[in-house]
Amino acid sequence: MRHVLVSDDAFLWELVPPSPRAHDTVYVVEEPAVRARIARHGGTAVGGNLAHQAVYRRAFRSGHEPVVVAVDPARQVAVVRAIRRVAPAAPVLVVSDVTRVLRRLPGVTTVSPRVFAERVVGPELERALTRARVDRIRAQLAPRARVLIMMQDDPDPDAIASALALRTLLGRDRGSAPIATFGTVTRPENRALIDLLRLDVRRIGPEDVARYDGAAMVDVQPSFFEERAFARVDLVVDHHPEERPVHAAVKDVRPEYGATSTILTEYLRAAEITPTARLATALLYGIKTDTQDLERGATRADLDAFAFLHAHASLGALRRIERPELSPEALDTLGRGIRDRRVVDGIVFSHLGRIGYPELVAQFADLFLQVRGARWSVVSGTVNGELHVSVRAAEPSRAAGVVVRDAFGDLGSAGGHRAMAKAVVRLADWRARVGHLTGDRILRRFRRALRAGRG
Ligand SMILES: [Mn+2]
Repeated sequence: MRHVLVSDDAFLWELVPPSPRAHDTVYVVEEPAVRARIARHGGTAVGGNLAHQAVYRRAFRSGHEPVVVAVDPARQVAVVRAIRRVAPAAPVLVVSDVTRVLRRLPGVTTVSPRVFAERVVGPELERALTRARVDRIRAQLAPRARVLIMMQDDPDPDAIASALALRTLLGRDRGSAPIATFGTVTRPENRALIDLLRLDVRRIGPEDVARYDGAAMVDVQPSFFEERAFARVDLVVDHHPEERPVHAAVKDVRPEYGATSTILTEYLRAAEITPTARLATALLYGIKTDTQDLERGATRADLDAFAFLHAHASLGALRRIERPELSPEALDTLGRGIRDRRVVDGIVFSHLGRIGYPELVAQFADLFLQVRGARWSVVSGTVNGELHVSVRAAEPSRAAGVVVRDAFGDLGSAGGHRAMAKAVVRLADWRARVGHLTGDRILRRFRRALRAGRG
């Protein structure tokens, strides 16, 4: 489609030079010298007084061509009126800050020249700054033969994805940049992610740190670890607020970001590294989980990274991570759980008895919170000589973690967050302190703790 670009000097010609694909661009200019220059460079230009309609007779064919106008503000209205007389129906875009009068003219849209800075120059400037930061990170770590990439104790998808992205950014492998934690990966989704990435997460102790030449931390800060575990830290990239000042050769802590994966995605883009489908999937999942599907604490930066990663990720792999497979035995357990469920005072409760692996209680507690009228979901089961109790809450009046601690804290480990909590009690301890294990006794303890909080 033909475009008409109207400018009293060479401004639009320089901004939008003709390209092979936009061969149907007509430049309308005032000065004969500018017109001649455009023509010399192979462009189509017509010249004449921009406030008179004659010049537009030569520029328009159908009269429906879109027009961009970039002229002196004092002439804008006169120029648009002249265009209108020749092409009453053409959509007109005026590059202008003076919008009051122009807006009253039908079919006229305006764009502020500042928008060019905001939308075009701004992001590119950001990218240049990020690029400089990436160079600094690479320079800092280049002399280190073996760099430890540390994550928090029970690494979540944001940490796992960020660690792999950092290793990719540094161009290193598992030998020169092992990914490590002092803890273990427990949640089944997180283990599925690690399987997908074929990542080996090394479990180390604080005494092992000295065996590496450098240390980088992602999604975590030195103060989150045991005192003096790290004598020197080369790099910290995180989005948690700084509880204590972070001391690192290079640090990038952005509490306003929804995920560390977003920061790492910006690094990769600035370094012009296209993530593999696996890495993109992991980073996408990292942002999804840390922002609860972009619903909590996600910023413009998280949305931009998300859109970028979405184009590179494997959505099939993502589905497999988010919805872990259920074995036939797990389905039988679920069947039993559904059959034996009880619903009292908005609490959906089910004791599964012996289960194949501990994560099933959490998975089914999630599911049971979907039961109509459920405000609390409590699912228990026994495995490896332990009782596991998982609790989920919908808009709880008291934090689930507090209720679970009140109910089971005297018997074993118990706690959690506002909407989810968990208790693990050794069966021997339960028998010694409570007696025979029954669903009734578990539910009674939970209800008593919940009631006590209300009173
Ligand atoms: Mn995070």
